[in-house]
Amino acid sequence: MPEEDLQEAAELVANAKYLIALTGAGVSKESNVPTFRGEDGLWRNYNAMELATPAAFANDPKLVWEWYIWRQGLIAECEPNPGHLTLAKWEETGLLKSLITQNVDGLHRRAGSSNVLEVHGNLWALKCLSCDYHGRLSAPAEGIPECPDCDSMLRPNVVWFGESLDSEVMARVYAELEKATVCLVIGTSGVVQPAAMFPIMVKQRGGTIIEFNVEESRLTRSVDYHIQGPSGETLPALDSLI
Ligand code: BJW
Ligand code: ZN
Repeated sequence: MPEEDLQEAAELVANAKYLIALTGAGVSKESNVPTFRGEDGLWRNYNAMELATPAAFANDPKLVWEWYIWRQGLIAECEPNPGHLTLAKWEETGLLKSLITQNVDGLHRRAGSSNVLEVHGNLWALKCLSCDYHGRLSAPAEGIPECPDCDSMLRPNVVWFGESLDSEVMARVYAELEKATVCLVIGTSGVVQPAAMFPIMVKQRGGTIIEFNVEESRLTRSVDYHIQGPSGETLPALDSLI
């Protein structure tokens, strides 16, 4: 990464009128949370993309729950990394106005961020398949959890392919996108909609996009700055220039 790019990006971040960030699985990679695509996205012989669908759950809820229980166990052992911590610091100092995350791992909140919009839900949240019950796990589930109100199966309250994102969360996201003048895009492949459109919407309104990724993504050709490298290193490096 050219040193001047990092310096220019640091100036943009420091002077931004309204700075927001969109994060994906890559920001948690250095906390040992597997990403979704490529080799990382394999569990047993299943591809994460095949499991994260309503059809997979309808077909084999036990299998899909086993995948989530494995991920819950893994994430319970993970700690936020310097990338999460830098974003939390920027919120605390008033620099970062809001953090939109596709991640369900809860690591941004554990790092101290509070203005977090979890557009794909949370791994510890539950909802009933039959009634309005919503709940929360404090430890990995054991088997398929049952609804305390109606005995139906519970499912993780996350967003699978083909499902709509929560309308209240989305209203808040769109309000942030309208205000944003600079959008950081950190550790996402940019292939999943509608999240991949969020930075583009900021750009269309005249804003600037700064990407942090170990490689080029589907969004790279649309960004103003591409800061190459692991975000657990590049975000603190940029912070040190502010
Ligand atoms: C590092 C790093 C380091 C590594 N430092 N970087 C328009 C066009 C085409 C299709 C659609 C469309 N609109 C909707 C769709 C369908 C679909 C979709 O987008 N499909 C595409 C795949 C083609 N979208 C949906 O279905 C969405 N719903 C919706 O739009 O409803 C309305 C509608 C429905 C149907 C039709 C039309 C409209 C819902 C999407 C839900 C996604 N859910 C998941 C699972 C969540 C639950 C769970 O976790 O179990 O969300 S899938 C998975 O992908 C997960 C992630 O949040 C999401 C994004 O992945 P992410 O974060 O980008 O991770 P990776 O692994 O892809 O990338 C990691 C990146 O990090 C890489 O770039 C690495 O290089 C980088 N990296 N180490 C920095 N150290
Ligand atoms: Zn119920």
